[in-house]
Amino acid sequence: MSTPALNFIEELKWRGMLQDMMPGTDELLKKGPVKGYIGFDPTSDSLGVGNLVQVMILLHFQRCGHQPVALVGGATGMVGDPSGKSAERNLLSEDILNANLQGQKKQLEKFLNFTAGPTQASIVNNYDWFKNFNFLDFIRDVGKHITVNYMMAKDSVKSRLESGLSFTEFSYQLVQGYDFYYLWKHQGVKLQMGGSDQWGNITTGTELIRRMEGGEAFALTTPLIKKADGTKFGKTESGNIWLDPKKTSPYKFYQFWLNSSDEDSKNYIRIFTTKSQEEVLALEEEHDLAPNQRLLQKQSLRK
Ligand code: 485
Repeated sequence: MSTPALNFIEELKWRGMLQDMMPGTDELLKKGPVKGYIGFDPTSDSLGVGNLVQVMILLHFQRCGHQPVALVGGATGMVGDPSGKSAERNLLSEDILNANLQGQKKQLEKFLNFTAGPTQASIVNNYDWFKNFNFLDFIRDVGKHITVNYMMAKDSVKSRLESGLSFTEFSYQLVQGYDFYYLWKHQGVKLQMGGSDQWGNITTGTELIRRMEGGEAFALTTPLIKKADGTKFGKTESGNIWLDPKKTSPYKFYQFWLNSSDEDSKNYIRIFTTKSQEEVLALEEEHDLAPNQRLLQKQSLRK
């Protein structure tokens, strides 16, 4: 007999990985396998441990019987997401974007399972549906459905009204919104996930799906992880912790996890491993008997 499927929302809750979700999301996921996506913009040639949170979300999604789609932003990378950014971004050249995209794609491929079946993962690139979409068609067929008033109410825009933001970054949410519409329409994707900074962009997508086709789609976000001492996760004094061993040596990578505080490591073991709740609780108990052995810190580096 096969073991009963894990419940994705329950999994996210006990792991401390759920921030917000649209009403009806839990019900949708209980009805059967759902296709859900997360987008990654190629702003760097490697993913960092910060992005790893979202990779783990896709992995948990797949383990819970659903179908993960990782989107690489060949198109959105050319625009630049203003979400969570206090100043205009510099545009990256097409060559750099392309190299970055290839690097990130290779890393994403290592985490997900692409074998055929009901939970088969896939990777898509939004450049594929944007490269031949001309500007006039876009502003007529997509832009007409969303008001400037609606777009201006998003935090990513509101927070920049004083300091300024270009039309390019202002339009970002519509580009990401159209991705959701496209994947909903052509690939049956019903759910978009991301960090909490993505809520505004994701809901522009669900709104577009509603206004263009009267369709229904869902959203779920995860908290941005914070360290117990209030500093940013995934960064050290010497910079970001990258997944690429050429950018962060395996030694430094190991030290990063090994040096995490006891409090932080209790969060990390939930987020960065696929261990069950029973296993995690047992390990915590053992850890607390002799914290100096750093049992938890060492565990988050194993499967
Ligand atoms: O259709 C989409 C196109 C692009 C994106 C999402 C959907 C990328 C998104 N706009 C973005 O900028 N994401 C950030 C990135 O790529 O670095 C981070 C988010 C973080 C988490 C992570 O990506 O800031 O919350 O979602 C995966």
